[in-house]
Amino acid sequence: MTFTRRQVITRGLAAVAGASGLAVAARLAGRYGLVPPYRGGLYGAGDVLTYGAQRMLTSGQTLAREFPRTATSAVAPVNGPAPETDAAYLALLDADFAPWRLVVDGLVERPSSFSLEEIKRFPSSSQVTMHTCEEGWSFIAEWTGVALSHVLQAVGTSARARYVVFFPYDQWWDSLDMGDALHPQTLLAYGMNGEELPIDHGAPLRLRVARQLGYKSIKFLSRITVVESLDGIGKGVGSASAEYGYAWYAGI
Ligand SMILES: Nc1nc2c(c(=O)[nH]1)N[C@H]1C(S)=C(S)[C@@H](COP(=O)(O)O)O[C@H]1N2
Ligand SMILES: [Mo]
Repeated sequence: MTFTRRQVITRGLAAVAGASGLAVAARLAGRYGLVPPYRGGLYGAGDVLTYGAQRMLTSGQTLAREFPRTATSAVAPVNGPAPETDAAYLALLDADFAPWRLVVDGLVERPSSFSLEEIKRFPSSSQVTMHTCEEGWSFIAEWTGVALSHVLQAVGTSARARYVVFFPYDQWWDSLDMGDALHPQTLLAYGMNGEELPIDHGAPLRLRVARQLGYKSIKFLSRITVVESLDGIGKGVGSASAEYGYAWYAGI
């Protein structure tokens, strides 16, 4: 019999905890940094398990599966259309994103703002990976962009940095811990399937995180901020989706 990753971590933690069960397991997981910062909501318990499993079994650096270009899906659904009711976004759209800047601030040595040209001057990489929405659909596409780690390196993150928070032109927002932010497949993507990133898929720049559910991949980026704590940002649970009751980590 083979175990799924989730069964392995459940059994592993339960074995460590012994008869006193999950409360002790949760305390142990907390001590070893295996618990996500927000674990309430519908999928909270499962979120602790996938987060803990990825940290424990993989040291946070396994790669999501990459596909050949021929595996690209014919149809890529959109979830969350472009924020065309937002005046600032609309103005950028009218100007072909020429005045757009990505602000990168917070716990960084050199708070910066980058034009799309400047973002494109960083080393570029492409990945053909699967995007999976919590609603139950998925598609495979090629995304091209810069690894977030390059941009974070350029601004110099502080030793106190623990999370990176992503704000777009609409109301959606999310955060990654530094492990996922620095992961080599975590991209700031400006291209999709060999073309400019289509507007509804997040132009001019979107986050792409292949090991987590689709809602973590924030589109229409405007600002990235590096923080030590998620307290005081929105309701303090690390993302708009968590405020709606979804998991914060959402590992897949
Ligand atoms: N800014 C912003 N980012 C977002 C969303 C959104 O509504 N606004 N929707 C999320 C959800 S639920 C999913 S599944 C993906 C969808 O990406 P796609 O439209 O490129 O398929 O974007 C995510 N990022
Ligand atoms: Mo989604």
